[in-house]
Amino acid sequence: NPPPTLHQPELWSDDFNDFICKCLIKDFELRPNVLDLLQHVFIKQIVGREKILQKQLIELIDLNQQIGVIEKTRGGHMKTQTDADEVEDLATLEVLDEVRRSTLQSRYGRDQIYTYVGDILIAVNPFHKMEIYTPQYTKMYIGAKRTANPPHIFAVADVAYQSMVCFDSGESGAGKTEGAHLLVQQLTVLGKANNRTLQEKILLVNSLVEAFGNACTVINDNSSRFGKYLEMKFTNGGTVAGAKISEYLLEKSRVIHQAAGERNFHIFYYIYAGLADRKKLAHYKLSDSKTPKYLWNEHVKLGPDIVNNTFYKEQFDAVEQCFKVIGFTLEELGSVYSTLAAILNSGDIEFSPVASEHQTDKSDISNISVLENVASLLCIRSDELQEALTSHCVVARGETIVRPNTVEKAAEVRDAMGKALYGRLFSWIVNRINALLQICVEDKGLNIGILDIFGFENFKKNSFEQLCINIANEQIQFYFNQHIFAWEQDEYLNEEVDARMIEYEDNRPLLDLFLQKPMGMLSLLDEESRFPQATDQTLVEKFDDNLKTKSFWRPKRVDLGFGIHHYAGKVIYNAAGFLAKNRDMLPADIVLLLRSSENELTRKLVTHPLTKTGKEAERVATWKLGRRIRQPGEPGDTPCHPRETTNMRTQTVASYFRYSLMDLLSKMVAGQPHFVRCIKPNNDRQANKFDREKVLVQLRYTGVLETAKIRRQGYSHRILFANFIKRYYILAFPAHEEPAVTQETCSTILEKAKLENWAMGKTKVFLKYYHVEHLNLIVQQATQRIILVQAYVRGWLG
Ligand code: AOV
Ligand code: MG
Repeated sequence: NPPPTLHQPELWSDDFNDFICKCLIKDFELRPNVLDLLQHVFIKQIVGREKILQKQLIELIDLNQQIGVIEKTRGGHMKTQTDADEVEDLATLEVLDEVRRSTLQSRYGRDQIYTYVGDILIAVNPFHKMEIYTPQYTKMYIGAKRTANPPHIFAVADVAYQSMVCFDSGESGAGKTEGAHLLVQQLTVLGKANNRTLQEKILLVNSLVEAFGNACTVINDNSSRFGKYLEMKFTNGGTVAGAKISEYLLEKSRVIHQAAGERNFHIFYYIYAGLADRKKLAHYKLSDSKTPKYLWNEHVKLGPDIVNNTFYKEQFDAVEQCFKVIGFTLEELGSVYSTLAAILNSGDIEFSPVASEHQTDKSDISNISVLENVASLLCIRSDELQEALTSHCVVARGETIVRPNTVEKAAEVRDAMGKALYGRLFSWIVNRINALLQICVEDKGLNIGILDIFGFENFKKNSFEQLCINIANEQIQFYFNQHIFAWEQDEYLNEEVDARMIEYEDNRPLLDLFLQKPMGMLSLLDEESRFPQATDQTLVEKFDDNLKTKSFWRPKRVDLGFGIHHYAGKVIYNAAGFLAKNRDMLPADIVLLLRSSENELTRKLVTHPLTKTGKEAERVATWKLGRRIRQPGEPGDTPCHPRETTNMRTQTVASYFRYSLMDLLSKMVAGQPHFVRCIKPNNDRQANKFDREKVLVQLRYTGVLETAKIRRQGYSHRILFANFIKRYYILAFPAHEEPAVTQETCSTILEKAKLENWAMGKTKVFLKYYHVEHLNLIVQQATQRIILVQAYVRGWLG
């Protein structure tokens, strides 16, 4: 029926009142207290005042329609087409997996790199610059309903802003680190820091830490060689108040050796080119005509190009600027540069066998001037450094005997020093940044953590580093599975909700293979590392004897090889060097020597609370040698000949790794996670190239297809009755009523909201993510209208 016009006076009847009410509420078709209110107003107050009120009523209806229009335009982006190519959320598709895949491909073809699977974001690396991270986009995604805009990482930031945790996962070069940057970028805007400088600092921290922790690999020119967990702290009002970084498992071995086609950590190239540019090389005992060995890779002829590289020079300036803005002092910076230069120089120390008839296993330093450079940069005595490198002590029947080091052994000690210095320098920088970014935040404040780790790796040759990286990825995948499948399905059972169980690939057996005590791979490795006679060969045999599963095998014709079938694919590892890498010995001589340095930073690097070795060195020194170790701040002339009889027993890399993983997990479990799954569309880092097979493999092993299923069939939100009623009762009951906390009340609300496909548990309501979105929207609309009508009515009556 055509609606009656307002100009017909005879329509001022009860019917008409009813009609007005319907107009006002028709968009959301609820009968909340707007209706009660209007009926009350119209019936009781309008009698006798029709004409006066007519105008206002028209206004009210106009206004109401305007709101309707606004809401419609805002929701205008919402896709109604069922055309699979147009779909922005794979979980809404009722179709075959093949279609889902081609959805990703056609979206990618249109440069729509982001796609949802329910509440999980898939990001396909575009490998080219996209104009979708501008301030305009930043604004567009603030507080917007998810379906109002195309899928985007900024939308994830928005949801996470309600105090959650984000994870980037995906294989190496898939875009995790970029994604993490974008999240931080958006979050600093959302957390509209009053303190602009803090906002800038947080953004700078990322680049700074990456200069030290990232490197060029064969897969990714800016590959993360450490795990990074950035916690952004917010006040209860939602303003950014500070940040804290935790670093995990830096790949220190890269300092002394890089695989074919790979490079050292970025910072070494930056500083070398940067100092050359400033004519400061000589000050740091470096020379532009002789590239330090650690920067050399026989496979990439980088040598002379480094000092002339403008990009590196600019990066050095940028890194220095970051340091300064964050608050490092000039003195600290000088010490950081000296330490880096000392590491570079130390790589050039050469040893030669001492020609002697009796002692052929002695070694000597062939280039004393280099040794002196290292000593001077570290502010230690060069004769002591020489001694610490070329000899060691053993205890035999209570007596301490000094034994010479072979050339190989001396080189090992030199490299161990380089790795240790770098690893500790990295930790020191991270800790210093944290200290500088800790604006006093109460513990109760909100917290968003962003985890960006090194991705799954499978090179031609895989060593201990790849094993650790891949175990970490295995653990993250397990957490993802638990969260998406296991815990969810457990809850259906407990709550007796009828939901189809989804099959997924459980990688638990594999995690056990690595982490179980005492027979897991890492435990076996530690055990073998304790035997001085053990070799990498005996290690592999030990693995072979103890690990009885299909996921582990010994490939034929690969010396020291063993294979693991990871969740993400099969990897062949080579155990050469595993024991040495795991022991990660730093001779006590070196620790004690560094403790005697006249440079504060050098001393700090070995006394830092995080380094057990430092503490132990001190203890051993005092107890065993009865000699004084110079304390920080003491005059530098105390004679110091650090000598220790055994190597310092440090924690093995494997046990530290296990501890770090557990630490990381405990942080993750405490939060409500949000996942971003990064997909690499091709191996050639090319834009606009979608390798279907490559993508399919990733979708398969990350469980994205199963995720889509469970997101479609499952219930991502499970809300306790009481909480549900508190939030949504207004949609079905008068505002002043307090409905009973029962299943029935919840059902009434859901039915009034015209929702379908939800489920009722014993204590919780089970909803799909789009239910919650819809409910929130109508509550918001209803509230808006109630406020509006109340204001009008107040105006009339007043
Ligand atoms: P990763 O973090 O996942 O690898 P990155 O985030 O470093 O991978 O991404 C690799 C490269 O892909 C970047 O250097 C960019 O060139 C490009 N890229 C990634 N995301 C985007 C984007 N959203 N827009 C444009 N280009 C992008 V590793 O750290 O190796 O696991 O250990
Ligand atoms: Mg990365």
